[in-house]
Amino acid sequence: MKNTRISLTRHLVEKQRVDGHIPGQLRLLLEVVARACKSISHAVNKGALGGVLGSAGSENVQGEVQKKLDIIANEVLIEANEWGGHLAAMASEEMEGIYVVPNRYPQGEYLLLFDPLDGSSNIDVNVSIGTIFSVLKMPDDDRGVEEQDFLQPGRQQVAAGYCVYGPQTTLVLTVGDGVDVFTLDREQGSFVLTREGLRIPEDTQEFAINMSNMRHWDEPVRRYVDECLAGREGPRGKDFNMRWIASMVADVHRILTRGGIFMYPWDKREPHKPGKLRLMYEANPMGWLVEQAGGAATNGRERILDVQPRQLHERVSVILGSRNEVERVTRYHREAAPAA
Ligand code: AHM
Ligand code: MG
Repeated sequence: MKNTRISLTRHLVEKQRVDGHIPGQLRLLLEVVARACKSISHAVNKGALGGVLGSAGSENVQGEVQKKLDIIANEVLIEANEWGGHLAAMASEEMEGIYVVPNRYPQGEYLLLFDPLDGSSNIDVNVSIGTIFSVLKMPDDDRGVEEQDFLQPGRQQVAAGYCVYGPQTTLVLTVGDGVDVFTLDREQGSFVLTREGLRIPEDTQEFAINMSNMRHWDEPVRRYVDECLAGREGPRGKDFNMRWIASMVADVHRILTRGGIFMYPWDKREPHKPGKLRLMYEANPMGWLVEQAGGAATNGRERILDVQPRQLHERVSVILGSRNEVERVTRYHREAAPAA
């Protein structure tokens, strides 16, 4: 019987060989990241039995308490990626500076950024969490790799994706020609292509935002959510539903699957910070995936992928998902007073 299941490996080989969409080194990189995600998925699955739950008793560079799994996932990604010869350096939410591939290994031309374990507050309560990653190319010059090399706008990504560890482990990937979804087959130990060319519906009646921050929001965000809450009797003339998982991976996965709008906007709690989420390894990869699926991603005023990063751990306001809703919120920002 003909085996119609397409593994991630075969899918990537075909992209490299037939379509010429990706170079061999990038294919290798993506396979290695997928392998690391498999290993993280295994650790997540074991939970208390594997002794991976709870706090690690340390803080990351952003002053957030690190969970054991944050550190485990970070180490798994580094160990998997440092020796293959495809990378020059890595950067992570859990590391202050960049991690240059040690000189005992060959250096490749790619830069890998990741949030090793997104949705950390959900680890101990057995709710979906994930890994988010973004791939850039080293700028063309002969000097050694520096942090500066990572500071490229999101539109220059060459690959981006995430893996969500939920009821299923699902890897979602783009190399710039659409969005494909792979589900981990635990018996076979491989990711299998389960959806190709994802498209986000342009309209939606579902929004995702942490409502507990409402009193701190800026006027355009408040206006949008107030109108949604007014439902059928309000200016939108329809009822809206709300979801908030508090794992960006899981919220974005829902939006890629059935549409919706996700917002983690700037708010007045810490007005000097542009937002909570990180540009380079959260907003950029998710923004590109969403755009590749026909959606939109802005910070309220500018396309996320056009934001020029000034530092590795830069934060950004995030509004992404179904195109017409994101455009509406962005328009509300334009119509309001200019940002401070
Ligand atoms: P993390 O990378 O430390 O897990 O933080 C990012 C997460 C996102 O996944 C999620 O959307 C957001 O933080 C939830 O924040 P809040 O708890 O403020 O709702
Ligand atoms: Mg995160």
